[in-house]
Amino acid sequence: MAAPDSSAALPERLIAHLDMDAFYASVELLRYPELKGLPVVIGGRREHAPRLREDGTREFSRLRDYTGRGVATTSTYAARDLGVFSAMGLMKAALRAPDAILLPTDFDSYRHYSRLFKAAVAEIAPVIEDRGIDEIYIDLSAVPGIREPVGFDPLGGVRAVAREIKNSVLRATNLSCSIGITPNKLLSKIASELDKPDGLTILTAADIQTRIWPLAVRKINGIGPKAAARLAALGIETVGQIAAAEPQWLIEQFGKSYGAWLHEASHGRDNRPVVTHSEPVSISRETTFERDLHAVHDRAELSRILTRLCEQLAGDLLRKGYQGRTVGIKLRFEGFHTVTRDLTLDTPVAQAAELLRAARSCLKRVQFDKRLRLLGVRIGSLSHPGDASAARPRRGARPVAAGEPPGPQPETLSLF
Ligand code: DCP
Ligand code: MG
Repeated sequence: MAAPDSSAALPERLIAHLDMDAFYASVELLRYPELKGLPVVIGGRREHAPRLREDGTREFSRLRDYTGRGVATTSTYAARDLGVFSAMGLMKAALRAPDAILLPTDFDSYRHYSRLFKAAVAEIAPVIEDRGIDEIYIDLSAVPGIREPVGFDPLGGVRAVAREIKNSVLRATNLSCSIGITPNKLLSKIASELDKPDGLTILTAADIQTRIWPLAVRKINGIGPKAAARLAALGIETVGQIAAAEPQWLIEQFGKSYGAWLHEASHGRDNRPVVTHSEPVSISRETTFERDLHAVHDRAELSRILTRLCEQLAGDLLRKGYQGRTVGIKLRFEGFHTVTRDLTLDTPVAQAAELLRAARSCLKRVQFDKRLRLLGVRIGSLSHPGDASAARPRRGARPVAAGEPPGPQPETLSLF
């Protein structure tokens, strides 16, 4: 006799949202394990890096000693208990948690761990939508075994795959994450937050009433501060109250498309697919020099480096099948001050010589009063050769320059 088809109970789509826990802070704790459990805030400058004492222990900066206009990128859960959150000014944070440890932001490390956790997930479930440095959507619908019940638990297969993903992320990074699994992206984004940190929350349509409707409207990704304020003015605080409202009334209050979306979202409906491929916004090449270079004395070397970067970029464009209209340069000076300039052309370019010409023209708008430590070339406003809309000739238009300081341009040398 055939076994009853318990997979029928599962929705057609099983979508996960995975979000790393206190991401930047957790990466820092890998480096400084002695800070585990302490209030730590990330957002300082390089001078806030810990100093090594003679006895080998580290001396950390404290929030109370901070002056400046920096903001917290994130904080550990211990710091959140004291009222310090992402985007809070560090001096305000210092009033709430003066003894909290302050650490500088190190994007290179966070990017490194971001790549590691995404690669770990991809080995188990390759249909991934990248949503930024610490979050992804994963379409689990076709992952082998996911629809197999375990004992009497129809969601046993889902739970097993979710645990495997969490373990794999932990093995690859030593970091924990939280996962929400539901029939769609909208619900999964909410679900991943419900049991943070190290959470695993699986919701089906039957859970919407009990788990989603009591939540504040802001928990829905797409209801921002303005919409929430307007809803509050109408007496609506929870998702359930939106769900109880007449769709026609929502449309009258919020317009046809947003009103209709509010109704759908409050009932947990969302058909958006997991989008695995996105077109790049720009392509760039950059290089940090082995020693800082002088714009005049090292001109020949800088010129060689710029030419090589343009050739490499042209190679990237050819391989990937792109051309672009906006060419930009990036310069980092000793002391870490970074300057960018760009130039938007009327017709797209892809050849090394064209990139070089545009990059040189950008360079003329930079003042060189310090040595250089990094040079980069970037191309944006990308299109595929042959695209009808690629060129946008504007009659009489001059190239648009962005990133320039206002007012008269400083006199500069014509450099490499
Ligand atoms: N981030 C930032 N500025 C913000 C918010 C976030 O620079 N205003 C950075 C720091 C975070 C990372 O992005 O570590 C991920 O953002 P999350 O909102 O996912 O926050 P966390 O991962 O830090 O904490 P949680 O455990 O709540 O996800
Ligand atoms: Mg996170």
